[in-house]
Amino acid sequence: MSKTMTGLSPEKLIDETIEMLAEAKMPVISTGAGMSSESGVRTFRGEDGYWREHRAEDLASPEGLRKDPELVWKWYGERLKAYEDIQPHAGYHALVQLQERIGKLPVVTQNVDGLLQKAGLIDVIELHGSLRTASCMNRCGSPPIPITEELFESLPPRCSCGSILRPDVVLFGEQLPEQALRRAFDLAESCDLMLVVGTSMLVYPASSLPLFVLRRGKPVIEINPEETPLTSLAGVTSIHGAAGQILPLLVEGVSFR
Ligand code: BV8
Ligand code: ZN
Repeated sequence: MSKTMTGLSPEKLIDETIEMLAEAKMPVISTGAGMSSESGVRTFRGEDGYWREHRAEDLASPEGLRKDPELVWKWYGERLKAYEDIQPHAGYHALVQLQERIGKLPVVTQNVDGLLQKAGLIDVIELHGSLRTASCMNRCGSPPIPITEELFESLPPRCSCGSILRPDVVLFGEQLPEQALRRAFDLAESCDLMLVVGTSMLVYPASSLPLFVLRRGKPVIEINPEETPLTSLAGVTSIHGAAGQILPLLVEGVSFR
């Protein structure tokens, strides 16, 4: 039974979590879209979520890109526009403080908004790639090109060989970058605690990482205002709250230990 289910008071839950975090020698953080929502980035499944308007598979899939490249590039263009003036919120700064305190803090992320790096996290494993570059859909061999405003002047952007370009994110149905995936699983196998922040735990294989940690008998802490498939699992301490509020509370508590 997860700790949350034992009806601990929120204060008690926070105290216990601070204790676990303070004792952890090799914690790993895992983040999803909810980690960025207080910085103004839309999530995928929330009320304002992207998947409310379009099916994920229609936008973030090779088939969707082939079928309507203009729609998909418009969607990524909107997201990049939204990223321009986003700033890391207090939860990100708390993670940087924790990184300074411990000396290292690997963060495995499903996000492509670059906010973790912007905040100063130095060991970020981008499971689903990033929106920094675009590559040839037909893999003609041209090197990836940076995604800049010019690229959106004529949609869809094309490679010098004439075929359409694709953003270097992992689309649904595509394999994850091998190195990132291997590192993420190594961390799940070697950490002594995983802190999972802002993910609905619905996208595989990212969603399997905390399960590997639990299987080793190590604690998983979840920060999410809603319940997820993780919430009720034994070994999980689920704090129902927002990343921007809970993370600073936890890290402040750890710094007094
Ligand atoms: C793969 C990049 C091998 C692009 C993304 C059937 C069953 C099970 C699995 C599958 C299946 N059919 C196919 C699959 C595999 C598929 C998958 O998992 N599909 C799901 C939809 C069922 N996975 C894949 O295809 C992956 N590849 O498996 O390769 C393979 C190959 C072929 C066939 C089979 C297997 C590739 C997946 C990567 C897709 N790319 N992103 C882009 O960003 O545009 S996915 C994208 O959506 C994100 O990266 C992220 O991973 C996902 C969204 O999830 P979350 O981040 O969790 O966000 P969400 O909005 O869902 O939830 C937000 C949460 O935050 C909520 O819980 C909310 O309560 C919380 N929250 C809100 N505010 C706050 C907060 N929390 C804290 N604080 C707050 N303030
Ligand atoms: Zn090409």
